[in-house]
Amino acid sequence: MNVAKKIISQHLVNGKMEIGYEIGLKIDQTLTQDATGTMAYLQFEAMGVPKVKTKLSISYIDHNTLQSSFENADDHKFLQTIAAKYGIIFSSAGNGICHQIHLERFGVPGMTLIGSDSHTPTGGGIGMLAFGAGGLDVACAMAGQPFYITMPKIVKVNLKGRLRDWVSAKDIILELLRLQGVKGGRGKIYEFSGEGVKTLSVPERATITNMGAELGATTSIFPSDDITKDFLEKQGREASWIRIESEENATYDEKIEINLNTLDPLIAAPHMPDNVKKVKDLEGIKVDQVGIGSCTNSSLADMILTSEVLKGKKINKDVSFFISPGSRQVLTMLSYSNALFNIIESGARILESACGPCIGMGQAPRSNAVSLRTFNRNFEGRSGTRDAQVYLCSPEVALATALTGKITDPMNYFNIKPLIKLPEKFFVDDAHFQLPPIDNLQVKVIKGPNIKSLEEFTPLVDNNLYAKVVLKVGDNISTDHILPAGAKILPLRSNLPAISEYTFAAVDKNFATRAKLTSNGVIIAGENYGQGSSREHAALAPRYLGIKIILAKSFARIHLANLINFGILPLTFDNFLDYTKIKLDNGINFDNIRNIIKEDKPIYANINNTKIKVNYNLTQRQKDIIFAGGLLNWIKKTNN
Ligand code: MIC
Ligand code: SF4
Repeated sequence: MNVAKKIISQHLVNGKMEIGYEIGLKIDQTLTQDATGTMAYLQFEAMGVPKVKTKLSISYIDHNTLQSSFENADDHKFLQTIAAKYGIIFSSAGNGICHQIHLERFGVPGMTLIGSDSHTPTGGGIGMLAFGAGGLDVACAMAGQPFYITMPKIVKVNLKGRLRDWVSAKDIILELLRLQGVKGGRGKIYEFSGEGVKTLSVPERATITNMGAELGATTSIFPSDDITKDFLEKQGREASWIRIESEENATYDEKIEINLNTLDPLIAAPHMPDNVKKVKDLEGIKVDQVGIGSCTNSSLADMILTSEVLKGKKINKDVSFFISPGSRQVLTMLSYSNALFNIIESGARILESACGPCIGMGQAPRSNAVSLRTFNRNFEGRSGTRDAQVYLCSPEVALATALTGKITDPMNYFNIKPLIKLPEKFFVDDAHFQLPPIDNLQVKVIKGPNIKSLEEFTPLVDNNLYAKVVLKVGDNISTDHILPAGAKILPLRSNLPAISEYTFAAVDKNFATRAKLTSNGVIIAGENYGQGSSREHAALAPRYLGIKIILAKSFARIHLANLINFGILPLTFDNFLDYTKIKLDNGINFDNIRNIIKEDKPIYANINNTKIKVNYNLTQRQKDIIFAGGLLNWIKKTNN
């Protein structure tokens, strides 16, 4: 068996490990972050379970840390008190980004983890089987329910050789994105193996598994080996280590090889993470902003490299350069070792350990700016500036560029790479994590005015459904298109009526009004609809506005699960050419649809007397959820 199958088989509670079939997995750990967590805990509360049933559940504050008004702080207090009430560890604002901290302090090789954030697969860097999921799926896992996925293909990524100086782990994942594209990873787990694996530290591995999310992958994973052991020892957590490696004759469903010896520094050009080019081919483009941080590249090693490279140098005067260290541990160690001095002295702006600019919470670049970031997503507008050109790259490329003011290949610019020596032991202070009290039932949950109770949703799919096309979009629509984030909109995550007004705001500013007036809306989309984040608001808000069906060429995994969880019917075109036959404002009749789905018969959508065949690929469990009007209704129904 390979590593992924070993862990799947140990956690399998439903279904068979056959590609394409639904499997249910027992979940050991869950994580939430504040932007998705408030909803997840409101949903958990509605389930009436007195205490979480997982081995460990943790609630992080890292996204909404810009407190320009009361909303985010209201959310933080709610999250702190509800964590104490239900047996959840609470990590307050300032501790750092969920994925970075989880790797440092809580991740355990061989365990399963789901998180209400699409970059939860970061845990694969330490040999966890870790998935991004919607908040409701995380709430269900906390209540002891299995997590359902479609059994993916396991793809072996054979890493040959060793990276040259100034080429980094980021370039490995950018190369994979170049090869496979943003929808190439759907239905796949990428499992890394080969001699190159032994040359990569845990944080480097985590950079790679983190950005597997951009491939649309189910997840990505590295083995747990001596390097993993060393990392856990440095964190004082050697007791959590176990060895998990693939068996010698392990089989895989697909194979890819990447030769590290010949890999060049790479960069993802605007506006997609798979728009990958060689840095040397873009050299000379003038740059306005450079940032090092986010859950992809904010480890201690990334920051020490930053310090060593910047020692005694000054950032180019036309560049605004910022860093956001991934965790309090990283920041503490940087300041303790004096490494922070070099960074501050170079002219850098030091930001809080949080998601910050990655999710448009500050540092929006100037109009038309070119911004180079070590982050994982460069969807149009995500930085907060609509016409900014955002590029994704490694810290090495970011540093060379920050010094010259133009896109620069570090291999051409620097000499020998400084030796990055990490300390023997990391500085550990777990007092920053608040453990739930023993008498948790006494805790009073505080819900400030920003916390709005959950809506009750009625079942959507009547038997004869007449729906109107309220929007038609193309391929690769991300959840940032559907429901943008940023400093203005993120604080409304606990307030569905208010946030719904921003649905598709950047694509069509009249969408929300039109959808509400229509009440029976259908959205027509191209391939990979809903790629990107796990935010269930991208399903909840359309649902609130009366969208009943999304008819697309194909869907991204987490978003598809979210649509079903909130009772929206996801349909796909049988013939992609039919996509062109449907226009905005067309009326579509779906006759007898509920019975047809029940009986597993083909659906024909009737548009102006033309019949179009559409498919649905739903298990009985998913049909029941849709008929009940969503997962919460279904759970309540099955519990009574
Ligand atoms: C993101 O990177 O897009 C986010 C913000 O972390 C999201 C979660 C969210 O929208 O709250 C994600 O990746 O799931
Ligand atoms: Fe936070 Fe950005 Fe990572 Fe999302 S991708 S978790 S916003 S740092």
